[in-house]
Amino acid sequence: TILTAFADGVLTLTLNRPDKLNSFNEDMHLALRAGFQRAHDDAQVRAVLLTGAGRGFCAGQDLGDRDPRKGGPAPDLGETLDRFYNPNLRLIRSLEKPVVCAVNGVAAGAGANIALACDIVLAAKSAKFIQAFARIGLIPDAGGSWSLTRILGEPRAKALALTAEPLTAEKAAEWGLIWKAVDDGALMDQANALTRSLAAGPTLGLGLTKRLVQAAATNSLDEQLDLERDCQQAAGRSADYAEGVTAFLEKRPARFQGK
Ligand code: LHQ
Repeated sequence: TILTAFADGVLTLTLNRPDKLNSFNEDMHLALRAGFQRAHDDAQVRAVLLTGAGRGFCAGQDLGDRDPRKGGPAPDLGETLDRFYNPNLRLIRSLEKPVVCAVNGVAAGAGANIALACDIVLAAKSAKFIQAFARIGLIPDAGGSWSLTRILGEPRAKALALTAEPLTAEKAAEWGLIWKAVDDGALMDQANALTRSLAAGPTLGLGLTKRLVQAAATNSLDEQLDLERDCQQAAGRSADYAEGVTAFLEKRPARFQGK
């Protein structure tokens, strides 16, 4: 359900249930979790690229998994979130390495919101983001109620979530919800090049940068200044900082080791 490839410090995770637009079943959740866990544990992994196989990125939950026509008690979706979605969301946000998402096609429901949890999102111009939940009586999960509101503010977050209207990649970029909308044919080249260049970067400093940007949402300025001090102290002790300055003084490109 997930294709995994590793090269040049980049772990590429490709959602791979193309017949179902890469919608999530339990297997795919667990395989994705194993991929992000590897990114946490393996120092060789210095950046992650998440994308989808086929014409879609991810259509959210596999709605065929729980067919209400089959009868039985209503499912406990809170438990589904606790057991399957939320661990992956937390792994993406807590990974102190860059996570790039290449949204190759439609991203609906939890599929859209998993993309938005990544650090840098590129999307094919033909891709659309759909908060599909309202169409089936659910609420925006996989962090969507949080990320949409923080990024867009209440008016746009509410309108997207209440109407489930598709948002084009270009509009998403214009609104600052994603980094860039890219011509379809150029998406994977650009996403691969970006992730490789991040993987060749000063991983420790990049990880601390991610931590700082994420902490800013809830910190006061005083708390954030203290955190910047602590993170800069750690970055200043890294081999990559010494290499970065040496390379600058020697007028050559830096060769970062990621530590
Ligand atoms: C699918 C799906 C799909 C199964 C396309 N499942 N087969 C929910 C519950 C539990 C726990 C907590 O969290 C959640 C979170 C959620 O994610 S809720 C939201 C679930 N997702 C949706 O409601 C989106 C459903 N899909 C769609 O609205 C459309 O498929 C979109 C707009 C994504 C794409 O439309 P089209 O490009 O027209 O493609 P399509 O609809 O023809 O789909 C292609 C195939 O993929 C088709 O199968 P078929 O055998 O007919 O070719 C679809 O049935 C299948 N598929 N999404 N979520």
